[in-house]
Amino acid sequence: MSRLVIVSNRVPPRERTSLAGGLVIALREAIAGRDTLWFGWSGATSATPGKEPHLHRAGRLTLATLDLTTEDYAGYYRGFSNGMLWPLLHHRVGLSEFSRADLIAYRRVNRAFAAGLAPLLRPDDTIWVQDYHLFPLGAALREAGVRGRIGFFLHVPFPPRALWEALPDGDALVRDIGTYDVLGVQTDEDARHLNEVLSVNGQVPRARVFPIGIDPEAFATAARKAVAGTEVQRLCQSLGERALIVGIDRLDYSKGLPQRFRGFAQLLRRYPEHHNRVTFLQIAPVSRGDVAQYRSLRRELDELVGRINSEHAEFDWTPLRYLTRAVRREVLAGFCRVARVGLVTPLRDGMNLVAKEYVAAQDPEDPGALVLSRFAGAANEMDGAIVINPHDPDATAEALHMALTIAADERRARWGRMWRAVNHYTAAGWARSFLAALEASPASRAA
Ligand code: ADQ
Repeated sequence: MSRLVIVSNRVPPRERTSLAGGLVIALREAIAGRDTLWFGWSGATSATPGKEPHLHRAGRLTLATLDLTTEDYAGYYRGFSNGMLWPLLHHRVGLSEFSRADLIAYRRVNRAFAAGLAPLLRPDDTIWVQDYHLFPLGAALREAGVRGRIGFFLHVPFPPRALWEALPDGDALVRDIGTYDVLGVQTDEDARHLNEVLSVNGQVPRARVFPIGIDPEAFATAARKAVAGTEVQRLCQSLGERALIVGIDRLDYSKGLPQRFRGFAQLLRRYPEHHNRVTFLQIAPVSRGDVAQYRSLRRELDELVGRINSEHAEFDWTPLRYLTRAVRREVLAGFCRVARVGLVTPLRDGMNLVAKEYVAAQDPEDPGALVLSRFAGAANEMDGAIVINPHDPDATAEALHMALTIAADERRARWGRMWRAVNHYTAAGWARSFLAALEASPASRAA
């Protein structure tokens, strides 16, 4: 079997490769079975970064990382990737901030990645590039003479053509995207949007759907174990008889947190029977705190939480508990298991793994209910969720009321359908099917 080469903006810190979140978990099985090189940014900035990657070997996995200059960090990462592309890809053109200098830095870093990676490559490597930070990497590798198969997976949505066209020089980026041998996205809608943009640029519309998932058994086991742990016990004691609603997200405007908080406030206003009977715990660790749009979101949420609590709290009850600290995954799994409702309301989300994790964490005999935004990729699969339009706080309130009051039989039936879905599209299946497609693609450039 050929060596697997993964390229992503960040490489997982070496001490955390066994338990980190997201991508590492999704790729764990693919990595475990074969020699793998994982290449990307170290997470460090320096005034004079070396051009050659730092190498770290751990068994069959080699991590290769580059540092960035502070200027490249600002232009490539904070500017173009997260200040321009992230909002645009999440259909939020109004939040996008374009700067020509950022675009130049983005292309410069992608070329530096290609230059750092190319000498490490072997002719038969299978190269898999991850996400929007690295759209031009495949084309840059081709320019550097790399001829093996190169695949790309986009973890976030792809917007309709009319929005994409707001991106200055977007056509050049689409030409770069068109050079990958396999192009994976999360949903049919993303594939339709990307394929239309490729077609009008004269590229082959080759985007295909590979929905990402989790390791449901592992998460279920972690959740079962965690309920006996100190943190979950303390949480349960603090709740008393009250039902728990849980929200877990990075603090990001795509996750619809202000709308979610307003929906919860609307529940308390419209359904007074839940007053002092329910507690909403939102865990949202600060993410990209140095990007302007994220700072203003944080201020907005601080104010909203204060207002909701001051309007509804009792001397012995805080309706909305809001934490911006990170919480260990094991503990989160336990919180999900004891929560009567999982509340997942992004305005746009590629997939949203928290929705799947909430389902996996439930007790099959007495499962909670999932309230899920129709704009999460996961909504396509989660027959059994209570699906809402997150822009409407009244719809959120009604869905929460339903989730808090539906009969146990219906909860079990809904959960059964969702459990089947999270087992149908798993992390391991995602990696396996993408790599199978990549390895089956014609080795046209390998000649
Ligand atoms: P994210 O936007 O980060 O990922 P999501 O898929 O929900 O969104 O979360 C990824 C992981 O981070 C999950 O395993 C979750 O448990 C963990 N996580 C989230 N909030 C946390 C918190 N408060 N504390 C600790 N851990 C937390 C991007 C796309 C998604 C897509 C994934 C994978 O935006 O749409 O599902 O990639 O492709």
